[in-house]
Amino acid sequence: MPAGGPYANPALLTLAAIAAAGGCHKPLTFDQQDIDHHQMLAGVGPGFLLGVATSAYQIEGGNQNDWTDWERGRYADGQPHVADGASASRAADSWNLWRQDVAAVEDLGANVYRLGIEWSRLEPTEGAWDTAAAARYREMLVALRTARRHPIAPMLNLYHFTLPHWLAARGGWEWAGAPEAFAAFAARAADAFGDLVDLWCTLNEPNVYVTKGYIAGQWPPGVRDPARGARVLARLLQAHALAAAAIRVHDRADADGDGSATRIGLAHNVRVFDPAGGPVDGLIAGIADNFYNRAIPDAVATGRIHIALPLAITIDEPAPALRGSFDWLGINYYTRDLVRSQIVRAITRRGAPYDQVADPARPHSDMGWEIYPEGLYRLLLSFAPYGWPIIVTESGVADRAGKLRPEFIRSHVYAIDRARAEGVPVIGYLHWSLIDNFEWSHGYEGRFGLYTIDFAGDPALTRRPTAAVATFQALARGLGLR
Ligand code: PNW
Repeated sequence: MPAGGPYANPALLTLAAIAAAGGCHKPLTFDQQDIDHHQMLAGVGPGFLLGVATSAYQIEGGNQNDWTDWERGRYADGQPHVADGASASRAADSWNLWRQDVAAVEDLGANVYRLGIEWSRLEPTEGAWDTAAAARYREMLVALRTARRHPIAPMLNLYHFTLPHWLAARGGWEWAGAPEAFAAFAARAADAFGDLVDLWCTLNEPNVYVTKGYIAGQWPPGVRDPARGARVLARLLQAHALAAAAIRVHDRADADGDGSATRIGLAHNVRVFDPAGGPVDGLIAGIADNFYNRAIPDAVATGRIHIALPLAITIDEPAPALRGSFDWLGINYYTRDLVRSQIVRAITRRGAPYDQVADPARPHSDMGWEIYPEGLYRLLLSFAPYGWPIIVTESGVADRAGKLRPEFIRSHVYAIDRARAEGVPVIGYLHWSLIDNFEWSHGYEGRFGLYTIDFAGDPALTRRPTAAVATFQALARGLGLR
């Protein structure tokens, strides 16, 4: 495993970080003609991971966890917290309709499907294990492995923003026992599914969880306290390290016979932070980049957690178990922030330290996120010096009309290919998402699916292909998967 090697050159990393933060980057704009004429994923090896991603709570329905309470106004403020009062109580009903999901993954020609298992479902009370639920997950995994066209490798995601009630009641990730509890869950999952799973994703986006749940207060537990957020981020890193070690002990079965029983990583949300204007914007953008983009991979590379939120907290503690915990780094990329600093808010710590400025020259998604494929290229380059193989574990666009997505896919795959051409070891691309789903605070407003669902008007929740299905299938065809 190459982890850590190139990290021996901190100067290179610093330069890469400054470049990514916008400190000295030349404005970069892809040429539309280049994208149009580009042969997508040309030259990737036969092992390239081409697939799609979902998460358990967002599609399954029928779950009961901290988010259920958040949706229904069962937190202290008594408020429901989701647009249109929506809830995930049925979501895409994938708990029952999962065969349609597997059929859709097959239809795409994907060779990997990143899916979640729901902790609250499998361990509804502390230490319990729902064998019936585990059996259903096994059915899904078997169906993927024995898919008609070719085997689909499951990438199993263990934590994706939702906590069992019993754990939330103990304080969630602020409870000192949470990492051990998570590692015990991971060990059980490895026992139960390890013969069918080699690709393990421990955590989804610890930085998004902390930003939303503990800094912005928009997700459960609705806290606005950066120092607590930083401590939770450190806890999540410890949880990842313990879980990775547990999986390596409990999954000794090589599901696909390629010589490795486990390939472990986590899905890290990354954003470009570019200054909208002068040096103060650049300073704030750099701080944001450090906290948001760098703290997690730096900790795994060095075995030391260093999280700095100026004027709030600096955490600096050894975490040797993190070293070597990545076989790959997962990158979830959606957008960039153009940073206009709000220095009074930054200093008084009342509200966000910057406002996001929209560049009117660029297209935006239904959720207002700038579409900026150049950012994926820039970030991939900036993560290369760590030395891990990189899997793009999520990339996608909220696009109800389905008009933006085909070009979104092409331009982002182009970004990946440009990075690969410069030596960045990108070994996979997973589109977010397979189907429309419950998009957290946005309810059913944010439509990310390659297959769309009419949640309000179609009780059967039929998965209907959008135009981008053909775009994805063309990728699969290029790889000989269709
Ligand atoms: C990711 N943000 O979440 C998640 O992994 C998915 O669950 C989600 O559906 C997808 O992106 C699309 O949003 C994010 O506000 C949620 O910066 C919010 C943010 C980023 C990622």
